[in-house]
Amino acid sequence: MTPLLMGVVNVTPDSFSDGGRWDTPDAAIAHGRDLMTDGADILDIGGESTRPGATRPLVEEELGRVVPVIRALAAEGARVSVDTMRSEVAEQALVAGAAIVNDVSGGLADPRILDVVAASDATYVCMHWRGHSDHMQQLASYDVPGGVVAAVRDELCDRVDDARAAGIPDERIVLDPGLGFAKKAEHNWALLAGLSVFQSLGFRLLVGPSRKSFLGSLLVDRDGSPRPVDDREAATLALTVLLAQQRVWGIRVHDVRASRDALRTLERWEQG
Ligand code: PMM
Repeated sequence: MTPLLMGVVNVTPDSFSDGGRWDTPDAAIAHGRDLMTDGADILDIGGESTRPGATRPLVEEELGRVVPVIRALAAEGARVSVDTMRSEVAEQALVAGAAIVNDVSGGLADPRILDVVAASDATYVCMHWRGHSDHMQQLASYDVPGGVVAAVRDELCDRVDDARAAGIPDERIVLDPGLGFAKKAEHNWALLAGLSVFQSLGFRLLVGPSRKSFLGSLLVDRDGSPRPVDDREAATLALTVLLAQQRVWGIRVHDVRASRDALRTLERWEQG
């Protein structure tokens, strides 16, 4: 099965890879339409930047950013995901037509989000997370037996326990190892290499490698400077293909057109 492509619509002034490019509702709606044309299966609409060091917007600001965009794109038939850690935002996003709640904190930032999802029929993306962006890189320590893979697996299992306790059935839960969130480059690579450990938990998997800084540090140039964020697409595409071969459920990407081309090529290859 070809993975679903989740196209990113960051309605933020400061997101890590595309901050400020679609930070008005009209620009974000137009971008969402373009991503649908490019072959997105899901549009992931977020109003809070989670780039390392980012500070949080007020709830009202976040609502004002995402709700009009969700309402417009859902009304046009898009399958919409809301990228939020806040129960109030999830609640209003669902009313506006979102079908998926993508909670990068896995219920840790605002546990009531689990009740909001449980009371709906939405899919819940439960990502591995250890703390807010202003200090998350200080939490990137996985000095336990089994290293980062075992730690992320166990912490995700705790999040699943809470989601189940709130009443979210397993069929509605999608797990995400959270590349780049309280993770150093080597942690991200270890998680990708250990994906089968997450597959064996029996949940659908979503992975978001697109343009992240571990690709920048992989592709350093001769003087040691990391590859800039807007020049990491070839590496992103390599991961899109590799993740598809691992049979993940979804891949979160910025350049949907390029990833769609890569997936079509892989599908044709697999047909023989
Ligand atoms: N990464 C970002 C934001 N939201 N959601 C999920 N489920 N998984 C991710 O890896 C993820 C996410 C940060 O990336 P961006 O600022 O480039 O959108």
